[in-house]
Amino acid sequence: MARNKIALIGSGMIGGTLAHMIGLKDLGDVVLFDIAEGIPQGKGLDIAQSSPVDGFDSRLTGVNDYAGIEGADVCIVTAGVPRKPGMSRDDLLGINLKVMEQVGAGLKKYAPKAFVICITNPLDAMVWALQKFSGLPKTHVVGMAGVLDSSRFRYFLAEEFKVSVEDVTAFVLGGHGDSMVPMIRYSTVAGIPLPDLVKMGWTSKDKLDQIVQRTRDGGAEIVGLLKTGSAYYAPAASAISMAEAYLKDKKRVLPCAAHLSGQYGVKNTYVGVPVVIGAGGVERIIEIDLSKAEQKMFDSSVAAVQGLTEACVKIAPHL
Ligand code: TXD
Repeated sequence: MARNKIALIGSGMIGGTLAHMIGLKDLGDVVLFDIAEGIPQGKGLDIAQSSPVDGFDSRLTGVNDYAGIEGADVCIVTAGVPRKPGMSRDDLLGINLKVMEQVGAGLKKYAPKAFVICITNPLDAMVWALQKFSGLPKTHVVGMAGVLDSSRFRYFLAEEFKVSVEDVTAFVLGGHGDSMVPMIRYSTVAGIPLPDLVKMGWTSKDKLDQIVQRTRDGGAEIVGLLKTGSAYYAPAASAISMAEAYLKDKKRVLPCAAHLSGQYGVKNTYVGVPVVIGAGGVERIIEIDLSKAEQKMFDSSVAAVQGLTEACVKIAPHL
């Protein structure tokens, strides 16, 4: 049986970490792509040289030409530029939108059958644009944000309760970061919902609110500490869990930025919702009942995301 081929479009901090993790998990062969010459080749060679020590047989190559990604089973997209001082959100949007146009053309030509996971910010708008530019099926183009947001939430909760991270589940909806909607009543410790844990005296409502806020600001907290870039270990791990769910047909239930065509009353928008990922890509979108307060938060999250996609259309009217 041929090994899986995983293409990483963008070989920066997340791209390099993804390549290393794919090797360590023996998920398949890796092609690192970047416009920067030498970076994907250098990272590929460095990681390949660790393979005898760690005992994996993934082949790692670096390319600057989209032809190298031909026939990829999975493509993970991190290509783009981060926000620099003095740059507005719209500036970033405009630049990364152009990057998505190039990536979309590359995917359409060389990897039309791939399952595509977009990570580039502003996430919900970029994944929407990437699906349009590439023309790939909506089931096969998803955005990574919810797995990261919920992992951060789980980590903070496990610390608060002094229990294993494995026994904490968290459920988030909505756009990435600021507009994330934490679903407190569906987040649990070994099945016990957070509101019950408050009643049991494990934590207080105030403390929970602080944890939710810290989760929302999770990306900014890391940027503030690193100063030279944004988070990459947890974002890479999160995208890997999505790729693995697809490649191994695990049917995992994961919060992802998925295309909504009427679910939750939303159309033509990518936003974070729980989905089932298996060999068919996004096989199912799970629609849950929202309380009035949750619906309000979700609606404002959707409005924020739609504001960004409208900004994309203004810049690229052919979208
Ligand atoms: O939850 C999430 N979705 C995120 C998103 C969490 C963390 C970071 N998030 C975003 O991921 C972040 O705001 C960035 O937009 C991406 C990638 O983050 P990373 O830290 O890996 O950024 P780098 O190190 O700057 O890498 C980007 C690479 C770099 O090597 C560039 O040369 C390359 O992208 N690049 C391109 N590659 C291909 N094609 C084009 N046009 C291109 N332009 C830049």
